[in-house]
Amino acid sequence: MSSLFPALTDGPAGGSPGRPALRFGERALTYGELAAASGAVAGDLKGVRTAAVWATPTLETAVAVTAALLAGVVVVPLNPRSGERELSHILGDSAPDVLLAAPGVPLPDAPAALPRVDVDPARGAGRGSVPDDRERDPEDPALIVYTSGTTGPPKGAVIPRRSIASTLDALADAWRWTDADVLVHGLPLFHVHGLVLGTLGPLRRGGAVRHLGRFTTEGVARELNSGATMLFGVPTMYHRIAEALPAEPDLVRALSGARLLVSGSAALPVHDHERITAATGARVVERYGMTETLMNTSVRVDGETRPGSVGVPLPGVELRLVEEDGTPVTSYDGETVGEIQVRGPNLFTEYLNRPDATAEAFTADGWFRTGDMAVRDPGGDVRIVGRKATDLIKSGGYKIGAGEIENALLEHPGVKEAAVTGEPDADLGERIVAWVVPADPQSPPGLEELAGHVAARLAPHKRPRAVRHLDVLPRNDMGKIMKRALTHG
Ligand code: MCA
Ligand code: AMP
Repeated sequence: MSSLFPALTDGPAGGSPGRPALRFGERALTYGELAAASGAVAGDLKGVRTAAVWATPTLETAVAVTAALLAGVVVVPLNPRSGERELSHILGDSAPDVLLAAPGVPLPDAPAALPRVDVDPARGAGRGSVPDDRERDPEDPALIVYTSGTTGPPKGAVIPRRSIASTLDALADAWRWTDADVLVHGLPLFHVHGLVLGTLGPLRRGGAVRHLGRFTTEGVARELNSGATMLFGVPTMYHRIAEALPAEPDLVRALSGARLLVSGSAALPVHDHERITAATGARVVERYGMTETLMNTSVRVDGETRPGSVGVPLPGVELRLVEEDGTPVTSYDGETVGEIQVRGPNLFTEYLNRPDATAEAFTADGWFRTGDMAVRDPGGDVRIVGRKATDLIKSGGYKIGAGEIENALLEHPGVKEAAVTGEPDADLGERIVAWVVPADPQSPPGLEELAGHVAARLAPHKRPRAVRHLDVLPRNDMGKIMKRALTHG
């Protein structure tokens, strides 16, 4: 396999060391500077097999991940807002040798206990040369990204080098993505969307990324109006853009002039598609992926956009719809619903330390069961219509398992029983609702209390946005909580 980042390794800094590579706020690195910084960090990673990265939305994270991947070190990105419970689980499960972070950044106990390697993007000049990753086995693991299931703690999806290369090259084909593109986004760097697509993507193409630090419509407008060509975001971000457009002429101009606007991680409602197109003339392209599969489908720039469609399978990706009994759906009639199954070089290899979960996720002939339900239009376009598991919630583009929040809630002394559901939310797509039977009905724990409790243990994005108190949870004869009765009152 060739290098993951030819622009860094093929010749001295890919032959164009002065080209911009990364920009986070006021701080930026060219390809030459990134090569030097990566060489310096890689020099500190000798003998290291796995490195956790304190994945703040900063230059340090981008340098740390690039350096580790070039050096053949497996990266475990950590959400810096994760609570102790979540961090302990991830670090215990993935057993990293070191932690990569910016110098002096304060850390909670679990990551602070690891040997620390400082990442200083300015330190590189003259120290070490960029590692050559061209001879590495494409099957070698590159990333372990933690993703929630319906029950239990998150599982570590082991993503090999070839998945990253193949998914980014397939997207380059679908989007005509080149080294002339400058991407802007404000996504977190501990998930596939912001890290693989949003950071490694531009670097693999030899183009540039400008990260906003945090998403704002003003930041999007500023960057697209000053040379950025593409925007990546989750539907919540496009919803906020749609809301802001009527009052922000700079934003209208920015989106009108962009080469490509891409939404993913959850469904972008047709209403938001339509509002954005009506105000700017631009269309938003949707692509569909998963932590375990990286990208499966996309609307192509040379294809038609139909709001609500996630496009067609990417080059190299096999996709089929399967009925409940395992029979493949053969008619593209836009009506027959089946579970999406995929096969291809984009897929992960396994869930770390979870052979049971890995075996369950694949069919005997190697198809990955996504759990997403879809139809295919006569032209072959995939249209996602729902999800198999009601216990998975997509909020702000984050996948969140009801079970892990229920377990956290049950650890609160004021909670006797708990059930968690997702409810439609115009901004977040779905919002997390906690149904709680209080231990003491006279003083039931309120929203602020329980949101703080969950945020501190797991992560702020997993906190409930509403709490509803009940005398008893509705259960069936087997004692199983009937969540449909909760949501459909
Ligand atoms: C509020 N906050 C709290 C609490 N309440 N902190 C601690 N305890 C509390 N009780 C804080 C939050 O941490 C945050 O801090 C601030 O208050 C606002 O929180 P929130 O309302 O949650 O944030 P938001 O601004 O509304 O977030 C919307 C968002 C975000 C920016 C769209 O949801 C987001 O970044 N989503 C992206 C998810 C993503 O990348 N998914 C990709 C995975 P502060 O403001 O300081 O931060 S899917 C994937 O990778 C697949 C492959 C795919 O297909 O893409
Ligand atoms: P994650 O596990 O966080 O990687 O989330 C993957 C899930 O996000 C998929 O299984 C889908 O349910 C959802 N998803 C990603 N992109 C889209 C999209 N464009 N439309 C609808 N759902 C999506």
